Amino acid sequence: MKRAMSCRDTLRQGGKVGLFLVVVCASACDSSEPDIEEVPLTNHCTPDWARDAVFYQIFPERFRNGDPDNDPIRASIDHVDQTPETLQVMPWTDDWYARADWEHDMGDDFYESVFRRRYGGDLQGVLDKLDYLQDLGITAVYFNPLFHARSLHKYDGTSFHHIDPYFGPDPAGDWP
Ligand SMILES: [Ca+2]
Repeated sequence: MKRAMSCRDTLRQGGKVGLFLVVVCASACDSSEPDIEEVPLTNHCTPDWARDAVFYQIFPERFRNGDPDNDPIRASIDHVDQTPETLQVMPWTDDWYARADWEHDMGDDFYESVFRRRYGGDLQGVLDKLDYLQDLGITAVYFNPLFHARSLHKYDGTSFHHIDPYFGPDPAGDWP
């Protein structure tokens, strides 16, 4: 008989949620027919506030440029020594496949330059569009990483004590 423990039960016994997931998976693999109805809904770990939330995922660098004064500069970008000094923040409505002059300075390969592009998205841009998100019926925002990092995606954070300075209103003052 399959029995899935609740996360609370697992933690109470000194286990980890990861172990709980492995146990459930192993149990399902032993069965000839998966029967998810045997796992009562009361055993999931979704917080109450999230059960009916409508999420909108935001990639901050590409959501909205609400403050051109905090736009990233060349020195903030990874592989700065391989990035032309002519780099400029991209116009928001440009054709994605149209390459800027500084990109041509890097050569003919679109993918050599596209990861160095910055569009200047920031938290002010998110604040500016909260009404838009609310009108869509969004009740929760899931942010891609916001911590300081040289990449555009910020998954390579270098400081988890500090938000990326180019997302805030004062890059010079906020530089870690
Ligand atoms: Ca900006």
